[in-house]
Amino acid sequence: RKTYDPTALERRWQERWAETGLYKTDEDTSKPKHYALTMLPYPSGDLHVGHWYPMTPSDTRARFKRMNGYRVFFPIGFDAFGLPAENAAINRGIHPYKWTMSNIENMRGQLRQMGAMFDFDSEVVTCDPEYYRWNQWFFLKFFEKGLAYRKEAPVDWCPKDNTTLAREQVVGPDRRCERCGTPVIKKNLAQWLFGITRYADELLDFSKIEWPERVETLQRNWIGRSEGAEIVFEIEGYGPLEVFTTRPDTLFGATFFVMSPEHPAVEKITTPEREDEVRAYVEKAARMSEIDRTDVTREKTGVFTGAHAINPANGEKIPVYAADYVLMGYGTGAIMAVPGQDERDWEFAEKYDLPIVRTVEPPEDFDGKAYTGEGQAINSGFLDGLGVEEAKERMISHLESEGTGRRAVTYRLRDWLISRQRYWGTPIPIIYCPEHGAVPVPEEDLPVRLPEDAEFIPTGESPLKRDPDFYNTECPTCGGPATRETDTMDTFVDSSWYQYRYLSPHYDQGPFDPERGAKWLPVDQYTGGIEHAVMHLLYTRFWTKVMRDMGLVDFDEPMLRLHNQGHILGEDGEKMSKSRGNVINPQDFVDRYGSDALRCFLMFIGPWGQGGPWDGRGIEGISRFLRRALSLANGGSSDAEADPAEITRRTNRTVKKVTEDLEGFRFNTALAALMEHTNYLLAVRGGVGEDEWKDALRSFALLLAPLAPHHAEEMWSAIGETYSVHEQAWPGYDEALIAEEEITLVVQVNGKLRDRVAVPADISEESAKERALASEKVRPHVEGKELRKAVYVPGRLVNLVVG
Ligand code: ANZ
Repeated sequence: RKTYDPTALERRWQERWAETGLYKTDEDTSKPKHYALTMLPYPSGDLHVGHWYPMTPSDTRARFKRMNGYRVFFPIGFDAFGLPAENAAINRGIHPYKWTMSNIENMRGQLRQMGAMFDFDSEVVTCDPEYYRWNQWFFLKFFEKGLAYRKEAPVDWCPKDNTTLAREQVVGPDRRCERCGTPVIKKNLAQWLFGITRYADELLDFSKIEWPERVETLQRNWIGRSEGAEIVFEIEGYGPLEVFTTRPDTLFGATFFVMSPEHPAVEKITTPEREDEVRAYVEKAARMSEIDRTDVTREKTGVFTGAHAINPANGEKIPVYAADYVLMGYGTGAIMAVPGQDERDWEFAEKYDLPIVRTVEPPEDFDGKAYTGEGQAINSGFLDGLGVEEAKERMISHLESEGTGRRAVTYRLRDWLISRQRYWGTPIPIIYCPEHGAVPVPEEDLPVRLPEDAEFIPTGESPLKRDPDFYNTECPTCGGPATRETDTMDTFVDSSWYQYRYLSPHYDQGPFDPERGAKWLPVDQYTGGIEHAVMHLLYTRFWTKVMRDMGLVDFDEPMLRLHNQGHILGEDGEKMSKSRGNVINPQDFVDRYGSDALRCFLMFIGPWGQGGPWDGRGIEGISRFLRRALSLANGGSSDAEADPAEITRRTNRTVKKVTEDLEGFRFNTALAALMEHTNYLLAVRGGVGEDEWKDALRSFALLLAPLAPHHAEEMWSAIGETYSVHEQAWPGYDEALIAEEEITLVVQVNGKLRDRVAVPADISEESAKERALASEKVRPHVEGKELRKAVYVPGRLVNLVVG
């Protein structure tokens, strides 16, 4: 008898798989396609359990699809630009390229050991010029369409990493840098942006994709569409200023006007005697975070500018304030304040003793302050008596006919700021000429390569600026001396379209080979973490819509179905990640129990969508299961007399269960069903006819194949089937065979027939008696009496003797 050595077994099959090219992508177009995509990892050093957790179940799902008759494309690559590499360079003097490539080298080996069906020929490494050339190419196309533009903008700035941060990279109530935890400050810089807001409305349409409700909600809130009106107020002695409001119906109740302290007109409208006070207030506001400013619990502050505005509804003169609860980055940066219906405005009015006029009638029992609910318009001239929605419409038509306002929509979504003042990213292909301004690098000069040598000490400027060979160049238009843009692109650019590059990673006529695209696009099933709900997953949708408008693809959405897994947590209960220092190295477990045991363990610890804490002790149990499963193929004997119908029924039932569970990403319960089935098979083996036994094992190995690919292959070969189990069709099942066979039992009490009950054919004696006693018709005859005896004649009757 062979000893069980899972790692040797797995190595053996991995070699065979490699030799026979088992995971070369199936190009047989007579089969339906299935493009399965798992989020590409960042090459942080070693593959840890936090990588295995999303990847191995995705692999199981891809294998399941393959066995179900699909040609499956399941690629992998590395998201290789970004800060950690540059920080390694700063802290340890290793060049980011070297650091990244050696990590990739390492992780590639570890990925192979996983035994997943990745098609390694499609690998993409985003820091490779062969890849980022196309980031630059896209940038030029975006630039042509006006979708890439440069603008002076206040940006969130991490003073430690010396770089701008996207809004999503600023975290926590005290606004810290997501990477290093340093409090973020605001800084004004000329930045490159992508015009994602042009697609805001289309991004709100989820009708063409099956994504989790939660992701849709997060994206919807992130885009934050508000419908309302822009209304023009005349500022005395200055001119018109616009506000954005969602409640044009309340205009008659606008008793003051508030501007964001950063509003460029604040300075201009402020009267001379208020100047000092206003300036001091504006300076103070600039130092505060947006979160603090919009914190509803914080006491409202503001300053009177000395100016007055005219309410266009009733001609009344109302005071103009600057107050920090109004933000420059939203709407028009100015509001009409309606304390009667808005809580913030009410508070402000109370504090500064400003008039409050209700314009919506609150219910009789209302005893609060601002009333934000439904009700009839009051104190509102021609609107009086109308409900809120009707009044809004009426006011908008009125404003439009008067030329003092119009219907308007505002979004919370901002354009995507892609400039980073760092080295380790894609250089933005723009040249600045004193004559011709910002000139795009001609397409034939791409890629603009990152120079190999760079000084990494962070100064707030890109290290590229201090590299004269890179920095100084010629204007593509006039040939005169010019300088290069030194910002690099946000790494979310890389991951916005990588799924296209996988199709033809070395193609040099475009970002991907359209012929391959026609065969495989779009992605059918994407899997990854919920943390990407609003950045990556919104950017890649945006990117695809732009590609569609460029004629590169003929569909609207990049990924048709999305499934989010939960997070595997470290032993400390925090998300497992290298930056948190709580990673578990899978190697120790793979060396000891094998890859199949680790992947099954990760799938077994709970519903995949939930994740959970890592506790390595449980892997023993899984390892035992795999070993027992394998031992089924060893024959052996048992005295159990198995019912042939029973084994068929159980097999069919297990096939159904595992099929439905794998389709629904319920890996844990699929495994549980296989464990139960193993126990059953072990108990009856030897007592089963040869053909039935063989059939049962065949089905078992097929069901095991996506979950424990090496063990299933071993089992398949041990029962004498031909290589490879992974090229077999998924087993079917027969509902009719699953339904339990029923028989009718006669129930007698003291020899008299009282009832007939339908029960499963294989019912045990004990259950048969219970069922007899539970009968409605039997109960009256036994209640209150002593049960002296119960006799069961198998398959026929139960006789209860009472007295
Ligand atoms: C008058 C009014 C009356 C408002 C009322 C609300 C209730 P959402 O729904 O988030 O889009 N607002 C507009 N621009 C602002 C800015 N830059 N900073 C702070 N607040 C701003 O919110 C839109 C409402 O938020 C707008 O409608 C405006 O106040 C305020 F009973 O106008 B409202």
